[in-house]
Amino acid sequence: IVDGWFREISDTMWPGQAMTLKVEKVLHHEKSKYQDVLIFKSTDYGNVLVLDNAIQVTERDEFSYQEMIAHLALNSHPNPKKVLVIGGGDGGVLREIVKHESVEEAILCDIDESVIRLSKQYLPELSASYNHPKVKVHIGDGFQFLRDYQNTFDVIITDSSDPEGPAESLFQKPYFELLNDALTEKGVITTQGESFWCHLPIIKKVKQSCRDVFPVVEYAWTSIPTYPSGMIGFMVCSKDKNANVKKPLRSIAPEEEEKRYRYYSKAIHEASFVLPTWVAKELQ
Ligand code: SPD
Repeated sequence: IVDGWFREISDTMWPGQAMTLKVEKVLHHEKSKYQDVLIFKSTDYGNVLVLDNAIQVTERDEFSYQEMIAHLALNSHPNPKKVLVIGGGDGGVLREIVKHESVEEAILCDIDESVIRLSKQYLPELSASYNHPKVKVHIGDGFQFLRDYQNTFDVIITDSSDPEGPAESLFQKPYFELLNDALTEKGVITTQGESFWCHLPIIKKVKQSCRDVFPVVEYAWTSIPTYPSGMIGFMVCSKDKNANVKKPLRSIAPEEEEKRYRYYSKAIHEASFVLPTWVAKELQ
């Protein structure tokens, strides 16, 4: 933070650019066992969670990301009952999962207890989901956690930070193999899939790794002002070779849709897979 502004500088992940937010007050700063954790109140984006100097959540625009990473997966599965989140310690993705009546159990595995603890304190609208009766929490490494499960989860959502630091292994083929094994027969995953403006080589690599493992692999994206370049993508994969993840399997009446979601809709689900021409070519 310099002169009252937080600058999201990363010479490796998004060289030569930086999102800047005006700080009203620093609420908390600590070095956890895994990363630098900063929470501040911004002048115009509400409370902000930053891990290793990368913005994870702002209260103003978080719903775009959390809704899309959750509902793209859940609405691509015929009957999701048991859902796992790897990462996602702020609780926002859990909040979206428990909106689905079919879900019986939503389990979250995050490596860093400090993210959960501080989100409960400073991000109440996201972390309220921790009180939901269907939610269970496990603190630990997602990679290790998955080794113990076969044919268990209908949907697995990987809500990770960027592939530098504790989340690095979550962007690699051995991780997708573990996800595949832990999924039930028609299982679906979504993963944090980075920005096509900043990370096309990473996205290409991740997509190829997913293709080596899953028969259906697609990249979707959402608009979000406080992530690098104003957008972020998701890898959406299914174990069912006949699945078309681009069309939601369930939809609700538009009035209900508006009550339940702020960003997601059937139309947005379908549109989110439409890519700019050069990106579509690169990811073919
Ligand atoms: N460049 C930052 C990407 C962060 C993605 N994870 C956000 C966690 C929100 N639940």
